[in-house]
Parts: sequence; structure tokens; C-alpha cells
Amino acid sequence: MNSATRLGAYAVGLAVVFGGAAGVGKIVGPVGGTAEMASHDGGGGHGGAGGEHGAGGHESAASHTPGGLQVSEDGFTLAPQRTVLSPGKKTEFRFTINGPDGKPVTGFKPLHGKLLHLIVARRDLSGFQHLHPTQLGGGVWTVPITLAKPGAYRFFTDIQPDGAKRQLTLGADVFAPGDLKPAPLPEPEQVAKVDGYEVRLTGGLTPGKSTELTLTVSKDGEPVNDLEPYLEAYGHLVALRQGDLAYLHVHPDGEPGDGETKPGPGITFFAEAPSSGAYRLYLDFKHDGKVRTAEFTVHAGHVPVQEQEPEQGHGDEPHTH
Ligand SMILES: [Cu+2]
Repeated sequence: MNSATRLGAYAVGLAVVFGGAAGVGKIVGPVGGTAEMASHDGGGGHGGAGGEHGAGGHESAASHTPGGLQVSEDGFTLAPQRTVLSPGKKTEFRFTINGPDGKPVTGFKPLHGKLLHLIVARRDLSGFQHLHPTQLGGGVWTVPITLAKPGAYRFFTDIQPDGAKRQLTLGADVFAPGDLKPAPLPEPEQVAKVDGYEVRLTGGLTPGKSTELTLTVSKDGEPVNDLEPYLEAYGHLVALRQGDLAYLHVHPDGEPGDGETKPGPGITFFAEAPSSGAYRLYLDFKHDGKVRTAEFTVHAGHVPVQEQEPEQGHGDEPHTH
């Protein structure tokens, strides 16, 4: 295994990048005051992240519960009409967001141009999808979805229902029965390739701090300077923590039409890692009329090395690329 050396090299790279970015630090954390709920998460703890700060009462960002870990928050509940979907088969997935009175909420405040964002990932951080369900009336949402492979999936809704004081990310488990083959989390890389595009990541994540991340898009070696607006930004970034799929709060730096933000090649975000650990980043960007997703693994702070199951895939052979 050469992963230790690779990680070492990566850490040096990050440190260099960080030297440049130090001091930029716009603080974004909009939320406070949920510290009393922090004791609810982190119970199991073999996720490898380690060092989650509990309800210490500090003002630091790490002291409130990250989004996506709860199916119900501030009185609002994500209620799927079914939680078992056949793998590989397109299915209409329906759900409601129920309010404190138990009834489906019908009014939502738009976030990034949509009333509701549905983010889907399998528990091993593979199978990412970002969808926009439609309303059927009576507070029922629907979206056609295919869960490609068997496994346990986390469904997240990004919403601000009428009556809620803030934006909420509610998360529920949905299952695709069958023979599960967990995918190991790819090692950190600073370049992701998708559909002929190359996306380079600069910056990183620091536990408990808001940090800057810039993703630079190129195609055939040329910078892409004409990204198209997608969800009122030139890119949409989702970040999930390995081990519990905590959903990070990410803000784009600037938006199309503000007179400053350019349509690429770089897209800048501020993200806050609630703890040390491994995270998977998913960047949606739009070019030539199509939305694509570039994925990265990023480590925040110290990340314990995990052993791979020997019989899994080509586990015996070291990775050479
Ligand atoms: Cu969305």
C-alpha cells in the first residue's frame, strides 16, 4: 500500500494551498443554538471520523449538529411514502414534508431557485444524485428515480418550509434490496475527470472552520470560461462526511449577474467541515446545456487509515495509479 505516502504528499499540497488561502476566512455558519441536540449524533462511532465535538457549548461551528443527520428537525419531518425501491428500476418516489402539526407542508421558500432539492447518496458515498421533485398538490412531492445498485441510501431534502426559522436539511434512509458490494472511498485527488472535463480542486477542509475551495473547470486543456448558470450559481457543491453522511453547509462565493462573478473557469465556495474526517465533494456544473458532476475525496484534519476487506474487489493488489 502506498496510500500513506500519497496521503503525505497530499497533506503537503494542502498545506501549501492553505498558506495562500489563510486569512480569507469568511465565516458563513448561519445557525446556532442547536447544541442541545448534538448529543444525539455520534452514538455508534465506528465511522472512523473520530473527534466529533459534543455539546461543549463553545461558539465554534463544530458544536452544532450538522444537517442531514436527522429525519426530523425543528418540528419538520421528511416522510417518504415508501422506503424500499427496487434497484436498477425507475420508480416514482413520493414524500411529504410534515410540519409541527403533523400535516404536509405546502409552502416553501425558494433556495437557489428551487423550492426543494433532493440529494441522494448511497451510504458508502457512491451513487450521488441531485434531483428536483415536483409538487403533486396537497404537499406531496414526486420524482422519478433509479437507484442503480443495491444498498442503503440516504435521501436529503434541502428546504425552508413556511414557518421554519431557517434552512433545513432533513435526511431519511431508503433501501434498495439485493447483494450489497460497498465501494471503498477513493483516495484524495486534486483532479476529477467527468465527461471529457477536468476539474481541479484547490483549497481544502479544516475541522470546525469555514474554508475556501475553488474548483477550476477545463476541457481539452483549455479553461472553460463560459459556464452556464445552474441553480443561481456557476456551480453547486454538496459535501458529505464519511461514516454518517453529515451534510455540510456550502455557500458559493458570488452569483451570476452580480457584476463580479465570472462564468469560470474557477468556481469558489466556502464550506465548513464539522469535524476531522474524510468527506466526499460533489460539484454540479453546467456547460453546453448539460449538468455534470465532478467528485472529490477531501480529508479534514487527521484521518485514521481504514483497512479494506481483503475479499472485496481487487483488494489484494495495491493500487498503482
Ligand atoms: Cu437542487
